[in-house]
Amino acid sequence: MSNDNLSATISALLEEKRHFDPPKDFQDKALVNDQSLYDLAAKDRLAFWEKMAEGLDWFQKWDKTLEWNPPFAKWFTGGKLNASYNCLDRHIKNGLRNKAAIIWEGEPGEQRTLTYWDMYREVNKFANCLKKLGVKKGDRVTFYMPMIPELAIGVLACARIGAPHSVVFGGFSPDALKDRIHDADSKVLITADGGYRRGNLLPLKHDADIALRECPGVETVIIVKRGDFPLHVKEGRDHWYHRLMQQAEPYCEPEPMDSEDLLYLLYTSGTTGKPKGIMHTTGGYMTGVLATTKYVFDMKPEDVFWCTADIGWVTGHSYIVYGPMANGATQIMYEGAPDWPDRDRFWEIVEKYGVSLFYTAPTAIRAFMKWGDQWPQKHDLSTLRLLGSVGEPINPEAWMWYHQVIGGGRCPIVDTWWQTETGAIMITPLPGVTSTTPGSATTPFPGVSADIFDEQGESVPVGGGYLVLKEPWPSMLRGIWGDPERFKEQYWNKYENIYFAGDGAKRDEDGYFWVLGRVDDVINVSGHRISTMEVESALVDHPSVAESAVIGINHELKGQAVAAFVTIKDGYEMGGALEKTLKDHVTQKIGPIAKPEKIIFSADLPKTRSGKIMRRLLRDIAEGRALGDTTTLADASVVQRLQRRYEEEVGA
Ligand code: 7RM
Repeated sequence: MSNDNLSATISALLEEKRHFDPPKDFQDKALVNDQSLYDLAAKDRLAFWEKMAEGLDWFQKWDKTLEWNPPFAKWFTGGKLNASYNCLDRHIKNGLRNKAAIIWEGEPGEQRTLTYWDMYREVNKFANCLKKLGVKKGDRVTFYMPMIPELAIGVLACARIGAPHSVVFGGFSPDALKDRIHDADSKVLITADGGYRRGNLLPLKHDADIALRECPGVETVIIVKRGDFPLHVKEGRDHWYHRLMQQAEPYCEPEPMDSEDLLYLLYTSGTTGKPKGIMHTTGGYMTGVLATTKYVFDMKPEDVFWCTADIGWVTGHSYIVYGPMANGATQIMYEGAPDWPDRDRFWEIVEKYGVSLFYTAPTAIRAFMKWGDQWPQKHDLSTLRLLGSVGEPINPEAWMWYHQVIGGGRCPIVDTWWQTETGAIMITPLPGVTSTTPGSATTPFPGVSADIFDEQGESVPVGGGYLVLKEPWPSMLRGIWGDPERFKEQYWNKYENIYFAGDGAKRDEDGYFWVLGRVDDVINVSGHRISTMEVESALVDHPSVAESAVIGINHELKGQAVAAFVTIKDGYEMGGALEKTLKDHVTQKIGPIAKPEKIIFSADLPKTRSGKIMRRLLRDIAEGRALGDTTTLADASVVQRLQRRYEEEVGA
């Protein structure tokens, strides 16, 4: 199909507001193709989660399923288990010893396949290295690594000995690393000489050294040798991973952890400048990721799973390390960028390894759309049988493109809503059961009590409000490291004993959830709530628009007005004519109330390294304020260019 034809099809489908039922042959073979899980959970939520927890290997069974002293939950108390045992040992014993666990591809093109046995052996050895260096149960170990198998090995080695890990995304600055090391009070840092990104070298050890100048508490640094990157080795403190491993003993007894022992910390940004160390514990978290990986992705032994996230984010923790490995999956791990050396790198990987389950983010999908259909069309994508989306609302146009061009119209799409704090997927279709609608994450996973509340805490049957979770769930955060007050204040203060997710959402007549984005992304124009996402979605629906970010700006009469930052596709001309066209287009799609007051054309939008558009910075630009914290930006120069453009365009 040509681009134009496809766009026409997509528009037509959008107007139909179609539902996509699970394809018949998919449904016939799906792990779940009826209401049984929903029924079980509706009848007895705790019995449902007990059943899910039984999918793990426990050294000692729990006494109590849930102890709930709001806002503090304990799950499966009295139970003992080990996360690394569940990801490795039990598979070795159950016939998966020679199954590929991780098929890794480096950005320059190297390939490594590690079987479950390989992973088991490496994790055991590395756990012994850590022990020998004095790491004990409860000690926090920080990672600053590229996407290489040693990151997964290191994390699982920590889990084996009961040392909570804190993975800091390798794209963060030395400053961000330093703050996180301090907050977690880590004495050990595991890093690499470097990693590859778009053909460039990320000098990780060099950057780590900058952070370490101000981290006197770090006594031990372990360096994985990824390439031939120049670096400084500090005698006494720094150790090469491969040297340590040469002398390591092959077996390390897995530490029997209490269900509520800390498994990891993961830092995420909140409304203040200081990142929050989200705490996840062992039994409940493992239960959540085991169950959701299996049922949301319909994961079967023969599948090849690929989650394109970095392990530095929660998506990589739950759906690269713990969920897939606890399920004994074969998965792809890729080090680099999707457009290196060319814009078909992902599709080349899908074809080469026969990926069947593919999980990525809307920001990536929109980039692929912008690059054009010719890239995926160069490859045989017929092994794909399910597609997933996570990280932000997916606009219906991107959903349709994903469905048609990547999924060939035959793959169910699971749009999964969850957060670092929730640990595991919360709102999602079950691919063999749920009829999907582009743009909606559909309904809560069994055992999850999501709802939409108004300001007063009344449930909104149809319409918009705040997304909440009314009952505790096993993989929920247990707190913010070192800051119980902030934990209460952030999540439990808006409604009594109810988790406030910080997202706005609406429920449609079918009871489907539409997550609209963070509540600070909702604009109030003349008393009407407009989601930035709705306007963005309308803009991206126009053939000229590649990507857009919408913010609210102060307006004398309306309170707030809509301003849209827009990047356009090749072949279109920015300027007054297109501006008018786009304003009319939004008016036509949503109504005059959503019509942007201003459209600012720009070559790029400011994004975090995980691809989230930083609307806060756009608001700063639009309101002529000094820029707030820019340290989490992927490319800091984008905002300077934008500031200049904004001044040119609107004479601010
Ligand atoms: C997994 C992850 C969490 C925030 C969350 C939302 C947004 C994530 C979706 C989504 C709409 C989705 N963790 N979000 N998934 N919004 N539809 N399917 O991204 O902690 O980094 O971010 O991301 O705003 O609150 S996160």
